Amino acid sequence: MSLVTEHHRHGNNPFGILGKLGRHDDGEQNVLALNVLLLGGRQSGRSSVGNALIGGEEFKTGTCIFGVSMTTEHQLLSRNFPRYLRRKGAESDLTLRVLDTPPSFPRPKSVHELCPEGVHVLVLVVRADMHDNTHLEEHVETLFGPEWRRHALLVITHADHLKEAGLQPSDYLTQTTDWLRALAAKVEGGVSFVENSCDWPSVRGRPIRDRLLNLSARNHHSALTVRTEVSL
Ligand SMILES: Nc1nc2c(ncn2[C@@H]2O[C@H](COP(=O)(O)OP(=O)(O)OP(=O)(O)O)[C@@H](O)[C@H]2O)c(=O)[nH]1
Ligand SMILES: [Mg+2]
Repeated sequence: MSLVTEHHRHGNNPFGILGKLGRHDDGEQNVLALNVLLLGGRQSGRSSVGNALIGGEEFKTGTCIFGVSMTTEHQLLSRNFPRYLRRKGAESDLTLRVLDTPPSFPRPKSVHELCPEGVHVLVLVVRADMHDNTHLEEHVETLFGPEWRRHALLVITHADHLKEAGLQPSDYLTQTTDWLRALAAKVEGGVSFVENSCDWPSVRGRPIRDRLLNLSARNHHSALTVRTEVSL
């Protein structure tokens, strides 16, 4: 597995076939490269989910003190998972390019600069025990238009607190706030619960990786383009 830090680079495409399955001219492995955007409120667990997705600890995480988020800049990390999937009888690598963002709203220009080809999957991150990000959906729609739903999945972090409270994820979803229940029903990629406090990142990331891969496949690996004309 190889990790690449891509800090504010333009049009970076590790294999030149982003979003499509293709074969290198030299006959090397097929590669599916997907751009993934993490969105969510302050301390929602975005960077931890990013770490789970890439199977490392490279995104900086931690408790924010004095109201300043741990993540203040957009950061793009890329990881290749060799022979992760099969398509049409052939093995293929999966390259995930995960873009972590400052809380709530990424700057459209920064998203466009870092992912000029667009975003294949939006990962909306909400914390199970503290969710006041009622405008999340509205902002995602402003950034990407009505198509965002087809590309979105919801990840609910701090699921360990649900366990402590004796609450099953399905019960949680029926009892939670209206906006979160509505959001869960809208995202076509479904809902994942994660406990970022346990396991190795690569282990807890696997179900989310598979979920986002399925979602992207359903969209034929098409990408959403951010609306750069909006100002947030
Ligand atoms: N118990 C528990 N702690 C978690 C979980 N996910 C994240 N945390 C912790 O919550 C804190 C915030 O996590 P981050 O991943 O940094 O959250 P963030 O949304 O990137 O935070 P900012 O960038 O500061 O907005 C860290 O101390 C994490 O270790 C979880 O599922 N369970
Ligand atoms: Mg962060």
